[in-house]
Parts: sequence; C-alpha cells; structure tokens
Amino acid sequence: MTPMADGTLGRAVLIERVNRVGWITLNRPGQINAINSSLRREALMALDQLDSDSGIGVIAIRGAGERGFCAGADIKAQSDATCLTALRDELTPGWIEALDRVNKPLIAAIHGYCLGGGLELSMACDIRVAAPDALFGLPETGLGLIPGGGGTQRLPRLVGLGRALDLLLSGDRIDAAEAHRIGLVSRLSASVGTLIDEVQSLAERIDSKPAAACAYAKEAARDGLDLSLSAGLKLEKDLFVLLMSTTDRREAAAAFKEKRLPAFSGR
Ligand code: CO8
Repeated sequence: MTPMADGTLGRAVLIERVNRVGWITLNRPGQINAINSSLRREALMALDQLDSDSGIGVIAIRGAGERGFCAGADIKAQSDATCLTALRDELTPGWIEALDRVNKPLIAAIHGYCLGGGLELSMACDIRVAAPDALFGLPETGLGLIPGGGGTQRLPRLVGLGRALDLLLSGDRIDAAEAHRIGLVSRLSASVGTLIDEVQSLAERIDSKPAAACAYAKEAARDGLDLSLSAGLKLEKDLFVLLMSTTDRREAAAAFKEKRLPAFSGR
C-alpha cells in the first residue's frame, strides 16, 4: 500500500486517503499515542471530515510508531483532580461516543499496546483487527479509576460479563490470540507488517458493497442492542424494506441472473 498523505489536522492526528478508505492515525508515537486533549480534539475533527466526505466509504484507525495502537489516556497530562468540575471541563465530553454517530463502517487496526482509553476507542469501532503482537488491557482500577470512555459498558457487550469483569478487576493484559479467542477482536493479521494492508483490503471489500446496505446492517445491529428483541426485529424489517427499493439491490439481483459482476451506483 502506498498511502497518499493529503493532509494533517494538527500534529496529534493524521488523515490519509487510500482509494476510498480514510485512515486516521493517532500520532504521538513517543508516548505510545497516549490520548491528550489535542489528540481528542483532532480525532473528532478527523472523524467528522471523513464521515461527511462522499469520496470515503470506510474509515480505519491506527496508531503511529512501533510501540502500539494507543496506551490510553495521557496519565502525565492528567490534572490533579482536586477540582472535579475543572476535570470534567478538561475532558472533551463523550469524545469516544462520537464514533457511535459515524455512519460509515469503522475499523480499528491494532498493533502493540492497546490499553485503557485506547482499548475503549477500539471497542467503539465496528470491527477490530489485531496484529499478533497486540496486547490489551484496562489498567484503570490500578490507577484508582474506572474506565470512563465506555469500557465498563462496551466490554461486557463484546465478551460477556464474566470475562469483562475479569479484565476490569484484574487489570491483567491479554495477548492477541486470547483477544481473538474471547471475541474482543474478530480478525488477526498474519504479521505486524501486514496489518495495514490486510485492513485496507478488508475495508475495500466492504466498500465494494452497496453503501446503504452496509449502513443499515450497522444501524440494525448497533441500535438493536438497546432494544427488545421484538423492537429490534421490527427495526430490521423496516430497514430491509427500505433497501428493497434501491437501484443497487435491483442491480445485484440482475447481475446474479446475468452471471456478471454488479456495477453499484450508490443509489
Ligand atoms: N500516558 C502518558 N505517557 C505514556 C503513557 C500514558 N498512558 N503510556 C506510555 N507513555 C509514555 C511513557 O511515559 C514513555 O515516555 P518517556 O519516554 O517520555 O518517559 C513512553 O510513552 C514509552 O513508555 P515506557 O517507557 O513506559 O515504555 P515501556 O515499554 O516500559 O512500557 C507500557 C509500556 C506498559 C504501555 C507503559 O508505558 C504503561 O504502563 N503505560 C500506561 C498504560 C496505562 O495505564 N494506560 C491507561 C491510562 S488510564 C485510561 O486510559 C483511562 C483513564 C481516563 C482518565 C482520564 C482522567 C483525566
């Protein structure tokens, strides 16, 4: 892959467009991409920019440098927290929740350390792909804290309550193979060196399908988690019916009958 770097937002986050895949790179490699206020602010801008760009079909997030995806919140930048309102103001409210509002498929490409807020960020993505060297953990209780970026809520939904509480309470790190075994990540790359290419090609496969179908699949699965089964099934049916009227749905069926590749138009 030859990334076409076409702009930087600041220094803490980089954006690259590679074909129709928008890459967001957390760019504080000297601190293992620890999350400070610049990184939070720039990551939000990058997400907004790529989600509203019609030339982008899928967004992928990775960490710069060899050490890892992200070692969590910047512990050194944290204030003394004697004033709770000041601490609250210091954090961009709900910045990881912004990923929940992204319509396009979001993929985390994870290598090395993926800890604390870094793991929380990756859990807000739709798909997590890990390199064999990835290490995952939520060390917050050891810092006298609990995860504040969705970790206590997203982890049980991904791996079940028992495994989530084990990770939350012990603070133990797990490796990529274990993360894959328990369903914290859905794919492992063949090697660290092939991670980005493998995610790029996964993203392009997703992007080759009708965008509305991908967006509705994501909406039904994600929103369904907050609904009763019957309400979720109704949501699915409504979205299914909407897709029946699309040109791309008709084109897919015609291409199958005519034994040719479909040419989707995004309508
Ligand atoms: N914050 C700030 N700097 C960090 C962080 C971090 N989370 N992680 C690593 N760094 C820095 C180190 O300080 C070091 O910098 P320097 O070279 O200037 O001293 C550099 O990155 C390399 O790190 P190490 O030298 O420590 O490398 P090691 O290989 O020895 O260790 C580890 C790597 C194991 C990742 C280790 O750095 C570590 O334990 N980091 C902290 C991991 C952690 O606890 N993360 C969770 C943070 S808490 C969180 O994410 C949610 C809480 C939110 C609260 C927000 C309140 C404001």
